[in-house]
Amino acid sequence: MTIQAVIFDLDGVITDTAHLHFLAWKELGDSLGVEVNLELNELLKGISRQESLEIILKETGIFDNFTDVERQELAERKNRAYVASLESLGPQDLLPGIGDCLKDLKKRGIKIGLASSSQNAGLIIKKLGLEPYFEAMVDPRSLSKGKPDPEIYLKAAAALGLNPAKCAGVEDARAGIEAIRAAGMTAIALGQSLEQVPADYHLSSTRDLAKVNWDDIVSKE
Ligand code: B16
Ligand code: MG
Repeated sequence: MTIQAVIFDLDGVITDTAHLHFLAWKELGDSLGVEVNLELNELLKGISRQESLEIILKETGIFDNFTDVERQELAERKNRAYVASLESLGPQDLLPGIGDCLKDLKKRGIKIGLASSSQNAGLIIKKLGLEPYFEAMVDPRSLSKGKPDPEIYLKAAAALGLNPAKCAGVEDARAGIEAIRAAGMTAIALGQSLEQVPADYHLSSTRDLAKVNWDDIVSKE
């Protein structure tokens, strides 16, 4: 059996917002007198805003300097900087191959869903001009657990009206691939950093998504 839906992660798969997240976290870190470097930023990919803040504060040894309310305010401050940096985001910011891949899936009648941990995902998809492609987008606020828990992928499959075994998921981060596999979906891993991470298919970049023959992608059912 071939797959009937493809569920995409957003950051690092559809568009590269990771760099904008990085700049916003770095700005917050600078204001607190701690360094947020690219190595630390790697730990934040696919992780929710609040969990990302916790990682940064713990890794830089200042977690206990703040109350829960203050940490909430710090996360909101980072988000304001991040949302401001999305101002100029547009269709020109799609990662290579994504536009052709989405057109091909739609032409074949394969459903398309979004499983992003970002509370800004709806805004980003709109700015990229991709709203007509996505039949289901999971609101991360509705989740009790983030990736690597499978909940977000299970909810996306349910919203598309499909058994998870009939869906494939596409991710650029370890936590995301683990979530797809735990959901019982076909896992498509993107990028060199995931080469050693167990997945059903490994592609070197988003460019390769445009070359996939979806009739060859086998479902788990
Ligand atoms: P927000 P994804 C994730 O997006 C990012 O990779 C991660 O760095 C970010 O912290 C998270 O979204 C939450 O984003 O602050 O906008 O709610 O990869 O799951 O599409
Ligand atoms: Mg990602």
